[in-house]
Amino acid sequence: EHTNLVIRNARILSSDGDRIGDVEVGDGKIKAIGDVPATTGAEIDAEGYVLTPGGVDVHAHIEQMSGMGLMNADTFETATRSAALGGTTSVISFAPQSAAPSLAHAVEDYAGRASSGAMIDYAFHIILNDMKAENVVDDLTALIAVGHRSIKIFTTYNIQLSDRDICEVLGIAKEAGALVCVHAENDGLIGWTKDRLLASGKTQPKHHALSHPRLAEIEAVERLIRFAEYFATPVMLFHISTHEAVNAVRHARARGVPVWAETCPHYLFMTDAVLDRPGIEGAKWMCSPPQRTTADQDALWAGLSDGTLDLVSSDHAPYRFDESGKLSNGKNADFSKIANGLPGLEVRMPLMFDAMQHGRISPMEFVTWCCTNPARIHGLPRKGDIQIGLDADLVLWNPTKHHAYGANDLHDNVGYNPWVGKTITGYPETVFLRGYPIVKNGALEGKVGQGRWIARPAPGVSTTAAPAPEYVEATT
Ligand code: DUC
Ligand code: ZN
Ligand code: ZN
Ligand code: ZN
Repeated sequence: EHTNLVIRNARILSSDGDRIGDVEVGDGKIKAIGDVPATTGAEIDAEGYVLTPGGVDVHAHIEQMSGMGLMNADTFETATRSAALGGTTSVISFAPQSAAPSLAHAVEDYAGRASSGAMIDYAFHIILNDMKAENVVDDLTALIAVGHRSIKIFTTYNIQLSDRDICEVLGIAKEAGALVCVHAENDGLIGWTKDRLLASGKTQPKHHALSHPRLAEIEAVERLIRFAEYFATPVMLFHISTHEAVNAVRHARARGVPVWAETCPHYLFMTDAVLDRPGIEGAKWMCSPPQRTTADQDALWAGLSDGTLDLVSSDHAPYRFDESGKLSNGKNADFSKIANGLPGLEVRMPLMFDAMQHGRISPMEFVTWCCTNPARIHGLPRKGDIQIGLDADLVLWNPTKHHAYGANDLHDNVGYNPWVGKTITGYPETVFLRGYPIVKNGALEGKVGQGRWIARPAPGVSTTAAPAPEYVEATT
C-alpha cells in the first residue's frame, strides 16, 4: 500500500474541466494536479484512462429494517464492498430512530456497525419517526452539533410524521444547522388506491406501480416545498420520479425556495414496464416511488441538465429474491407484502459513466451529479472533486472496456442484478480511498473497517442565498 503516488497522463474530469494531466497523491490527499515533476515514489501510467473523483452516493440503505420489519440483505461490509467495486468511495446511509430505545443509542449503534464494517467513508442521515419520544429533541440537537448534519423524514411508509411534527423538525434543523431530506409521497392517496386495487384482485408486482399514483408524489413534493418556503431552511427531496414534481421544484427554485432534489438511475433508465413479468418475478424491480414513463425520464434528464435536479443517488435498498427478502410472505404474496427496493451502490457510477460515453450527458454533468453536487449539498467538503488538498478519492476508468451485466454479478449480498442484460462501456478498474487502492485492476483490495465516519460541518448555505438566479424556467 502506498498513499504517495503519481497518476500520469490521465484524462482528468473534475469541476475544473476535462484535461490530460498528472495527479500527485501524498498522505491521502491530492497534492498536485497538472504537470508533476518526476518522483522517486510509485507512479501509474494512466494514458488512455479517465480519472474522476470517487463517487459520492448520499442515499443508500444499509443494515436497515424495511417498513415491514425485515432486515435488509447488506451489512456495511457487503454494501461498501459493492460500492467500492463500482467506483463509489463515500456513502451516506441511515441511522433510524426506531432501531434503538433512544435516538442517541440508534446513532451509536449504527456508528459501531459502520466503523467495524465499512470499506469506504460514510456518514448517516438520522431517520426521525417519533417526535414525542423521550429526549428526542435534546438527542437530535446534540447529534447535529457533533457532525450528524442531516435528517430524513417520511410522509408515508408507516413512519410518516404529522405536518405539525415536520414543522418541529424543520425548526430544529434550521436552528441547529442540518439538512432535512424527505421521502415525499402522500400516504392517504397510496393507502386508498392500494386497498381498491387489492379488493379488485389487482395484486401483482405490476399493480404496485398503480398503487403509488404520480399525484401522491406531486402532492407531497408541493407540500414540502411550501414547508421549506415557510421555514426558509433547506429541504432535499429524495428520489423525484415524475415530470410534474420536476416542474414543481423548478418553479420553487425560481422563486428562491431553498429546495434541492435527487433522482436515481432506476427512474432515469427504467420505466414501469420492468414490473410487468410473469408471476412474482417483477418484485425484483419493485421500489417506491415506482418507475414511471419515458416522458418522465425525459423530464428527469432535462431537470438534471438545467439544474432543477441536483444529483443522482442509488437509493440502494437490498433484498434477496428469496424468503429472507422479497419473498418473505411467500411466492403468492400481493404487492403490498413485498419489500421495496433494488440494489444500486455498484451500478450508479458505471451507468452514468456509460451515459457519458454515449454522449447522453457531458463529462462535467457526470462529475457534478455523481460526485461534486452530492458532496457539496450534503456537507462533505473534502469529497467529490479533484482539487489540491481534498481527499485522494479517485477512480481510474478503462473507457473502452465493455461489461454486460449478468444475472448475479454484483458484489453486494442481494443475489440478483436488476440491470441484467444492460452493457456498460467504461469500467472503474482502480479505485483509491484517501490514496489507498481499495480496488486494483477490478479486484477488491480494501479492508473491512477501513472506512471512516465523516463529521460534517454546518450547512454553508444561508437560507437567504436563494439558488434562483442560477436556474432558468424551462418551457415544458
Ligand atoms: N423506496 C424507498 O424510499 N426506500 C427504500 C426502498 C424503496 O423502494
Ligand atoms: Zn424513500
Ligand atoms: Zn431510500
Ligand atoms: Zn461501445
